[in-house]
Amino acid sequence: MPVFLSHDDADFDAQFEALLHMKRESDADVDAVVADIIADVRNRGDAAVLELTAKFDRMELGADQLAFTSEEMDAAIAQVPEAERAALELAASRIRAYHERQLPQDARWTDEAGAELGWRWSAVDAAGLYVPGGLASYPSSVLMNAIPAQVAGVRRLCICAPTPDGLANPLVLLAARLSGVDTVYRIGGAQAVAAMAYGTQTIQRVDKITGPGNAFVAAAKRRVFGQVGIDMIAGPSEILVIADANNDPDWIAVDLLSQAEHDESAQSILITDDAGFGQAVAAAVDARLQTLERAHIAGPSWRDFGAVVVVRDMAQAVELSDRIAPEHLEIACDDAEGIAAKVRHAGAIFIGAWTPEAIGDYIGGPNHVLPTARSARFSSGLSVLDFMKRTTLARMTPEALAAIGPAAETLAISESLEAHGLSVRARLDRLNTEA
Ligand code: HSO
Ligand code: ZN
Repeated sequence: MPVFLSHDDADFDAQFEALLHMKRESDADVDAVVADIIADVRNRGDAAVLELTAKFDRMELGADQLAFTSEEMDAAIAQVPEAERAALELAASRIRAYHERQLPQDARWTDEAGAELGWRWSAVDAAGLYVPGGLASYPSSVLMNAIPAQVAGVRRLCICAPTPDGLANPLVLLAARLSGVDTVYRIGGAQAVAAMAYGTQTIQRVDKITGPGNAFVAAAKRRVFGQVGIDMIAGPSEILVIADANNDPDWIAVDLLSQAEHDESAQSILITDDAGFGQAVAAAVDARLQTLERAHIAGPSWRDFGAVVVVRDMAQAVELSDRIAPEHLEIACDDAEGIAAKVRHAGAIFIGAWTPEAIGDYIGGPNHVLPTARSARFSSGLSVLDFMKRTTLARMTPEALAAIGPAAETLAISESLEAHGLSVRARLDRLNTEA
């Protein structure tokens, strides 16, 4: 049974805290194995990658078969049914248009001391995107990772997508093509992350690695961080729905199930100001679970981590929502816009009953790679900025150096860094002799 909490329960606070800190993922102890795999790939390059691929994905490849050829891509893509191709193309163009608006501005100005200052944005040279194999091989995630990189201006973009037993997902390959990916490698696991981070004879190293993966991939990303940039370590999906009684309980039920079906460790929570409505949604969830294809995943998620929280009013709903800092927040209330304006911590907000979270997963435009496990308190979803960095600019004129240089010299002396002070003083002295 999911948790039922009401604001008038005597131990409401303690119960809500327990809900907040529920442990949903077992930390699989894979780090030692991953460390060995990374060392092996660094030492032996392609040979290690090929051996590990034979072992884990049951594929005997030569180094020249690591990447899909463009003929292989064409053949796979040709199998994609027309409706799916059209849907993916619409998604790609909407995601691209949204992310183009994120491109940041450079800046340059002269301040009152006469110093010219500013910054300039530039893209990383190369990015690598990890795409899981099997059940969680989502073409939508290819678009969500690759398009921001493409819009940022990344020059070289590759994908590692394992194809266990040689099975490739044609939609993943089409998504790769639609988002400007140069090369798709048929490898996965920690060995793929290591290959992208350090390079091998065939696989060129990248500067930034993004994309979801299993425990091995997550551990590998943690380990190569510093050698390359990474996006984030994503946990199981979450959805929080704030809904008033003026809703169809079945709509809210399927919204809750839409994230529950991702993972047995996913978490779906309803906050409502109407206890009867909360009961009706829970009943609708049970009814849907009778027939849902992925009831074997969504059922355990709802049973073990699901919750219905009945609040005093919508102000309390916002307060609790901010404490959860959900990955996805759906607001299905008469005053959805007013409530959304008060929320401070959420990865993505879906405003109004006509905005199911699934729209954001596929086609709305915003990114679906979002902060989980309460990390929306301090971080944001994937964006164009994740593939860019900022270089600061400063230019002094003699007058500007004369105005602010002496203070730099004073600070240098106070830090006992004589050469720092001298590099300013040498110039100031020249100004004085010339004057
Ligand atoms: N909701 C997932 C992303 C996804 N949904 C991919 C469907 N496909 C994580 O936010
Ligand atoms: Zn989803």
